[in-house]
Amino acid sequence: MNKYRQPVTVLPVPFHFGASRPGASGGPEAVLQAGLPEKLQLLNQSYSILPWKETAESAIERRTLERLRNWGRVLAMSEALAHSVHAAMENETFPLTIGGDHSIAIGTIAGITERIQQLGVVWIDAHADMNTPETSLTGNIHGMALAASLGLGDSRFTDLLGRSPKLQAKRVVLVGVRELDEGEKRNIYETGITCFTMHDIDRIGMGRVMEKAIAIASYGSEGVHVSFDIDSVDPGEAPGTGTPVRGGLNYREAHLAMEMLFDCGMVTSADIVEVNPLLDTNGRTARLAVELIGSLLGERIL
Ligand code: 4U7
Ligand code: MN
Ligand code: MN
Ligand code: MN
Repeated sequence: MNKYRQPVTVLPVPFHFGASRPGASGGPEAVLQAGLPEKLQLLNQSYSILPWKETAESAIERRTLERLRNWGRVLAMSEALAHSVHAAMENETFPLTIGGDHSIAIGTIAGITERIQQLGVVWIDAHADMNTPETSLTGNIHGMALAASLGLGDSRFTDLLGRSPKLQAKRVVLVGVRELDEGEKRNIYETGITCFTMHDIDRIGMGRVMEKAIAIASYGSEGVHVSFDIDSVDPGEAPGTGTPVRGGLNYREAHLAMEMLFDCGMVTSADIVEVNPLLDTNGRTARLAVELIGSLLGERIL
């Protein structure tokens, strides 16, 4: 980011209905408590925090399906978030959503792409979030968020705000992946998105992986969105998350990714998701999230 040092609009999204385990809804409060406002002030980053408006829950929102769990609630959240993110973009600010489970990215990306059609995405995650209701083993929508943004899956989500697909596969890159369902492997292959697994990071290093990822996401793009799932980081460093997988990014690899994204000068928006304070040890994961946001917004030691 934030080449133009735009003001940041912080959008807390206390939401967990896209995941099995509760607790991710406490993520925004934990990240704010862990010092996000102080971090932004330290960076001389102008910002405002847009409080999440809980809507009175209607019967419609309680609709659910085994293969698309809590879809009524996820859809209502996604529509509201898409409008807020779009408004933040229209106001020439940088939307920073704080999740919440990763299903919130469906709404973020729908909102951003109202304004930026040729959007690149760097999706940093232990998982690919490339399931559809047909391939998902859990029915959890946080595992479908990237697929939906690429036009795969249920039309209620792929066509949010009336356009699909939101993203073109050639501009989409996954980084940090180490757990895939069989159907997701097919979906990655068939869409043609780029996937850098932990194996790639081990072999060629995080620096080279991020160079390639940034090149792909930014080529011919009008902006790059960063969707950072804290479970990309190794559970030893980031225990407070609902779907931990061992063998993840170490502390410096995670920071390096964010620093390089800042340096590329193309980042327009970001999600930081899946921080779960109920599973955290002494706020460690929430503090890491704050630090990583600092790196993404240009914090440096020298
Ligand atoms: B997250 C999973 F089956 N693939 O679909 C699924 F392993 O946003 C996990 O990346 C999804 O944390 C994880 O439920 C979604 C599962
Ligand atoms: Mn995810
Ligand atoms: Mn994940
Ligand atoms: Mn998760």
